[in-house]
Amino acid sequence: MTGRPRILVTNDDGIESRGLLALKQALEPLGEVLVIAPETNQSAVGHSRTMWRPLRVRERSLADGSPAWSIDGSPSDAVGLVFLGLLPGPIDLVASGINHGANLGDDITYSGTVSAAMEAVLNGCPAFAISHDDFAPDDFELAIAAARVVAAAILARGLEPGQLLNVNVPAIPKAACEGFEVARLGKRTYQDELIRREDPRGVPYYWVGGSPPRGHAIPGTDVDAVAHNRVAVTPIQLDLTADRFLERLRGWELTLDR
Ligand SMILES: [Mn+2]
Repeated sequence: MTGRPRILVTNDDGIESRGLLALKQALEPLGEVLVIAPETNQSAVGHSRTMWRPLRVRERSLADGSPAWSIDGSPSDAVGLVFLGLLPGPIDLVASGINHGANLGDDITYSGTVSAAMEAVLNGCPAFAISHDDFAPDDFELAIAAARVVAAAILARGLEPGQLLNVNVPAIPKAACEGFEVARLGKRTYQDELIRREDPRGVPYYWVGGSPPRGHAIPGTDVDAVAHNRVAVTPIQLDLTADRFLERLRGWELTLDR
């Protein structure tokens, strides 16, 4: 890296999200910040890519007047297109968030926020995702401070290839926070309910509702860290191989019929 780092900021909540602006403002002291985000809310789209229709990119301005781009695709489309040359020049770090709502434990398998960081890692670029444990946050002071610390640490130390950091910030004032905890992924229990209704023509449709997911506060996990007023930082790897199962699976001695 020569000169000021170039940091790409994105999210899954969309270009108009307050959390996106907060993340951009958090990282501005660290380098040149470029912003590209989905035009609309893409929460829980996971690592989807748009393949069967064209993508439109529009020049926008954020609420502070700074330039940005929106894309009518997913968070991974946004990041992927940048690394395919949409924007000129190298990117030293990708930051995704600040998501409205935590991405703890099993959530990361759904998360567009985390998937945007995964897309960066697939392109060989260090990345982190950051989420606020509040679906309608109005206080970003703690999340901004945490984002700046994590970004500076990654820029200074680098990350291993194939790895990213997932950061979750409790919904408390900065003064009440007890610092960072390096934590592993925890467990979620989802409380989804299938809502069946009828449209004006009497045809049934379905919508998943229900209460927000519960988390299991097992010590050492991200769920527990956030529940105890700490900022959870979790290293994530894209290699999903279940190492502990690998040897036992070899013992199955799977063979094709002859
Ligand atoms: Mn979201």
